[in-house]
Amino acid sequence: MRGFEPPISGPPDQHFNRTKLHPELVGKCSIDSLILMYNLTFEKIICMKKYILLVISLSMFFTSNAQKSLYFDGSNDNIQTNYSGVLGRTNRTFEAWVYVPSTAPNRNLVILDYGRNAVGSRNTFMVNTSRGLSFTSGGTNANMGTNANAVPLNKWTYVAFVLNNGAGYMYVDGVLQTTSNLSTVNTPSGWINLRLGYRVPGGSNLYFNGEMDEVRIWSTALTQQEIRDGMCKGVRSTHSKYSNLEAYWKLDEGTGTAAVDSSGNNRKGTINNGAIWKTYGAPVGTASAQQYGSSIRASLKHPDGDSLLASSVTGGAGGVHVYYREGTPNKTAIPSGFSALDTSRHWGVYVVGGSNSRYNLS
Ligand SMILES: [Ca+2]
Ligand SMILES: [Ca+2]
Repeated sequence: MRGFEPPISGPPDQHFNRTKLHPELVGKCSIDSLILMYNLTFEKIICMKKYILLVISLSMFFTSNAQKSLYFDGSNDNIQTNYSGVLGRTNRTFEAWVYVPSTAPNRNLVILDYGRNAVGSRNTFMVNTSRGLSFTSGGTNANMGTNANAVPLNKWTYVAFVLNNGAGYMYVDGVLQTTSNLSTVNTPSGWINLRLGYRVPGGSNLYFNGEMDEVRIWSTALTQQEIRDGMCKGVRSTHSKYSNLEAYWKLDEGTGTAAVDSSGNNRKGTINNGAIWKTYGAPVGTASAQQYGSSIRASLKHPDGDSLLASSVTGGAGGVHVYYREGTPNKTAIPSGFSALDTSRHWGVYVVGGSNSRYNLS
């Protein structure tokens, strides 16, 4: 078995604390174990036949391909890019993973924005005061938002906005939340370049507070299927709409003040005012598989022969993703009772919706 990243990444003391692992499960985990019930909340244990496995611990080691993310302090942290954004009435998709803490300020938290503070001219994509998701361009038929609390707190959550021929769509974790008439949206050129973490001038800055990861800007309307297929894995050049990937900030640098654009378009960002790199991030791997609906299960196989199936998902979950990420995970300490850790890759599971969901892994 390979290393394993938690389905919900987060502060180490919350999600990686070894004291929260079940010692009895560790003790019982042997090479003959095929399936362990897996507690979504804390236990990061997995056993598979013929393989040794990994339990996440507090230890942290820097590895080049491990997930990283960026923390914004809510006071002034931001990333300013050199990219004008998708302009005019062109279809567009904004994707990001966000982790909004319950301690975040009781106001709007801007994920990204660009354009001008005038009717139909900005692109303010944010987690709003009521912890729904909003898009605000200004004016009639230019704004939309989800129900309150559509964005869960204290967990990594995938959010997306799509503009498709004058209609807006919003997704949380790949689930469509709402649609709206956005026929007024028409972004002028020559104004504010795209920024992460605060608003274009003309109102309060509304600095983002929390973590952000894996931000993608497309000059096309991704479908729900494409959103689900892509949210837990990195974008590759084989993607059917790759030519419309305008900017792609993986936020994996882990150090320094540059946010590298992986789209090939050199839309780089400058990290301002002390946003902090984190040695963990969103559940995004090299490859992934997913299923939504009832009786959900997701299975993924690596060319080396490893595979992972998540099934029997409980708790009213609406979907499940499994993924693997090539390379060593951030946490590599070998727990007591185990003899080895394969550092080739690590696996993860992400459950959509539900509460206290459990699932079988095999
Ligand atoms: Ca990242
Ligand atoms: Ca700061």
